[in-house]
Order: sequence, then C-alpha cells, then structure tokens
Amino acid sequence: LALKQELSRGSFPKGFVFGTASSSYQYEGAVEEDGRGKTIWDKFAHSFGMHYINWQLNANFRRNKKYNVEPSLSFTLRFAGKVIDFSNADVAVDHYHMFHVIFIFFKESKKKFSFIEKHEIQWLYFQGKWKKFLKFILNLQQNCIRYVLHGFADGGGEVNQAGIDHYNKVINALLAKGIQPYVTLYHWDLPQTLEDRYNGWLDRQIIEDFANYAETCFKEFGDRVKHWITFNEPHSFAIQGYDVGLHAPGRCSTLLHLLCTAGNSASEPYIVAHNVLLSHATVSDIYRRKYQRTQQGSIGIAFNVMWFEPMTESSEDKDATQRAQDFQFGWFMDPLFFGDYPTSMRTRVGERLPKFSEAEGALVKGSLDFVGVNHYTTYYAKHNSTNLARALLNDALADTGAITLPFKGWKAIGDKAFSIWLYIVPQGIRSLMNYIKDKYGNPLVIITENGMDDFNNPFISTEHALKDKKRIKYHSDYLSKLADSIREDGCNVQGYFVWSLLDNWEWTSGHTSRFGLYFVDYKDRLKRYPKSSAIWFKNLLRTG
Ligand code: PNW
Repeated sequence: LALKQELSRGSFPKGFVFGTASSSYQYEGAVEEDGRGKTIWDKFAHSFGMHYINWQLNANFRRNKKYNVEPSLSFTLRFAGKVIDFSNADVAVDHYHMFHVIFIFFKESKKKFSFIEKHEIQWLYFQGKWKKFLKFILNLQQNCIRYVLHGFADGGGEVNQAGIDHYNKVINALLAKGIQPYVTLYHWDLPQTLEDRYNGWLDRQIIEDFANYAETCFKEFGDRVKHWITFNEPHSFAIQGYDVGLHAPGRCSTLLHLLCTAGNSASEPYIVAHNVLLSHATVSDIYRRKYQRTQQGSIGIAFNVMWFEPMTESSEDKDATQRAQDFQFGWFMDPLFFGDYPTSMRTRVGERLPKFSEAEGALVKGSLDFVGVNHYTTYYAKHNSTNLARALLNDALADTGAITLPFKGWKAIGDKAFSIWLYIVPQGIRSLMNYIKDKYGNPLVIITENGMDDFNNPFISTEHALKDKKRIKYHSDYLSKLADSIREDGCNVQGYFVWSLLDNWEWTSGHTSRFGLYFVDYKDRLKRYPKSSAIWFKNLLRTG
C-alpha cells in the first residue's frame, strides 16, 4: 500500500535547515540612528515622478471558495510616488529596535500560553521590561534565520562601531537561542554616497569598497557567523534598478519611462552584473584565503530564479525557454560554474556584454560553496518572433528574444498570490532543482526564499487576516515537491527559508503586500501576531 507520507521535518535529510528570511531595509527602520547613512533606497522611496501604469489581473476568474479568493481585475495608475502607497521604510517594521520579538515563540517553555497572553508577553518587550519578558519566551523550533546587515554604514570608509555593536547583540542573541544566522551582505541598500561619488555598481571602484566592507564583517562577526551570502538577487537589482528603473537607483533609458534617471537600459544592467560577479568573487577569495580555515564557515550568493516552461512544444519555444533561463540564472551561474557568460548571451548581447579577463574568469569560476535560490513562481516562455520590442526598446529584457508569461491563452499557469508576478506552481521548484542538478553538477543548494503574499486589505479584521490557509497550502505544496526532488531525484538541497518572518515593507509595493508568517499591525504600534501559517510551520518543524 502506497501511503502518502505526511510532510514533516523527517521528510528532509538529516542536517537540513529550516528558517525564515528577512532584509535590513525592509525590516529595520531606524534610518537615522547609530550613524547609519542614507541608502539609494531611502532616496528612491522618498522621490516622486511619473512612473508607470501597472495592471493587475487576478488569475482567479472563478471564485475559489476553498481559499477564500474573490475573482478580480484591477488596474493601478502609478502616477506619482515610486512606491505605490507612498510609504517609505523610515520605520518599516522597526526591527532595529524590536528584533528580539522574534524569539518570543522560539524558546521552549513548559507553560502553555493563551493567544492573548503571548501578546501581552510580546508587549513587555516593547516596553523594555526585559527580565519579565525573557521569562516568557516560547518556541517556534526553527533553527536558522536569514538576516541582512544594515549595509555599508554610510560608505565613508570608516567602520561604524555603533552598527557593529548592534549586530553583535543580534548575532549573540540568536546564537544564545540556538539559531544560526545566515547573513546577507547586500540586499539592495547601497550607501547613497557611493552612488553620488561614482554611480555605485556601475563603477569598478565598487569591487574594492565592497570587499573592504565584507572583510570588516568577516573580521567582526566571522567567529560566530558561519554562513555568508554576498548578494541577494543581482538579477533583480540589475534589471529593476538599471533597465526598467522601477527599483533604486531608478535608472533607465529615458525612452522607456518618462521621468526616471537617465541611464542606458541596453548596457548598464550588464555592467552592474559584471561588477557584482567580480565583487562576489573577490570577497569569496578573501574569505577563503584569510578566514575560512580558521572560521570554518561557508560563502554563497542568492539568486531570484523563476522556473520557465515552454509555451508550446515547438523547438522555437523550447529554445526561447532556455534563453529565458540563460538571461536570468545562467547570467550568474555560468560564470560561477564555467567561467563565462552563456553562449546565448554572448551572441545576442555582443559588445554590450562585458568580458572577463582570463584571471577574472578564473577568480569567478568556483567562487562559492553553495547556491542560494529565491524561488517563488513559474512562467511560460515563448519565442519572440516580432523583435518589435527589441527594435523599439533596445533594452536588456528584449535581448532574450523570449516573452515570458503566466498565461497560456486565458488560462493562468496557477493560482495567484497578491503580487502581480506571483503565480503558484509548486511543481516548478522540483523542475528547477533538477535543472540545477543536471546543468551545474548537483551543487549544494539552499532555498533562501520561498513564500507568497496577501493583500493588506484595510477592510478586513486582523483575526480574518490571520487565517492564511492559502499560505499554508503554498508552503506545504512547495515543500512536498522540494522533498521529492531530494528523495526521489537526488538533488542536493540542504535548507529552506520562508520569505518572510514578519510582514514587512515590500519595496515598490510598500505596505500593500503581506509576506509574513507573522502579521504586523500597522494600525496598532506594529504589534505582531502569528498567522495560522506560523503555527503550521512551528508544528511542521516539531514533527518527524
Ligand atoms: C525577493 N520573481 O524578490 C526579494 O529578495 C525580497 O526582498 C522580496 O521582498 C521578496 O522577493 C518578495 O517580493 C523577488 O519575479 C522578486 O520571481 C521577484 C521574483 C522573485 C523574488
């Protein structure tokens, strides 16, 4: 009898780590404290300008009773703020002051607390009633957390001791509770001073500056931090920041978007990615030569990776699907594993694609101990036969010669989360893991982000918002497919982080989107409540 095994911690190999992911800019706030300088996202979130017309089509044309989804079709005219609800992250979810709150449900306790009691306990923390507070810590039984540092302080070259002290406190507190920090060095918040001085990632000077920052972190924290992620999603910030201009620093060819900062969408994304790869490799080399032996940690990098399915079985669409993957993931993975960009990119981008010298290629190749994969969704890809986009826009996205869509005709590829790009296709994670295994020789993979968001609906009660059945289904379906890829296909995946621990500031979507296992009450002093999914996750990690 083939009994379908229940998903549990035991569905994963020994040593597999579970955690939640977060990032400094989306969480911390405290933008003027402890010597923190302005970042490109501070400037971006506070600026205005005609932006773009954003359409949102909910794939649930039919009402889905089970998950409480209404059919909907909405258009948003993004006419002024860079951020849709005009919010910024000056406060975010105030994590700089309140990070301790995350431990409340983590620590074992014999006493059973009621829901209300738990929140009164949390409240003790907010009021700074330390001793009483610490007595009451509960347990989520997660054993890892992915945490991002506040960036490079102010980019002025000096080490900011107040920042170091803060993160020492964070790291020590985590370790004291048995939680291993996975630290990301860069999650998009470049010091504005470096942008002003030499255009940040566009200039090779960034390699040296980033290396100094990273080395400072190894020196200060490397005795305790054993997992380093150099970059979060270079593809996201190269394309969003320098091609379409929708993320900081908001550069693009002015033809594309009326009022973004003048840039060059056909070349800048490639220059940025090139400098990111060289920065990563330089930092990795420093770590390996000077710190790894004594500190015994590992170093990797995290990519945003959608899975693509060919729209039809035609060889044109299949080729286009491979190109879409080359231009997203291969852009970084091929240099890291093979020493150069994919051939499809070399051919199609030509002279605009920077070249690695022999020494650089060798430095980049093999410069990682694990691949971080941020995976959320799957799209169809089809051949772009017209080339109209290419002729008109001449931007990096058009170079792929592929169109990627979440629809085949009118049929959506899966159920939809709130974010316009996020379609739910659990099988995609298994296909992706197999692709990585086959193409790159089964490297160690950690799922550094996986999650879905709900609309921050101002008209529903908190209690209603806490019942997030859809998120539970999302994670259990993706985790089941992930477990299959490990057990049945032999993929070398060793960790899984939920995006995200708390609801937080979702970039240009501001506070309209909620990705957390924990609900943050934006109307009442940012109080936190566990959603059903937090409780589900806790129970999952307790079983098996
Ligand atoms: C990630 N995609 O970005 C970021 O690392 C987080 O900061 C962010 O909050 C989170 O996802 C949710 O948006 C992604 O198109 C952006 O597949 C786009 C994709 C994936 C991840």
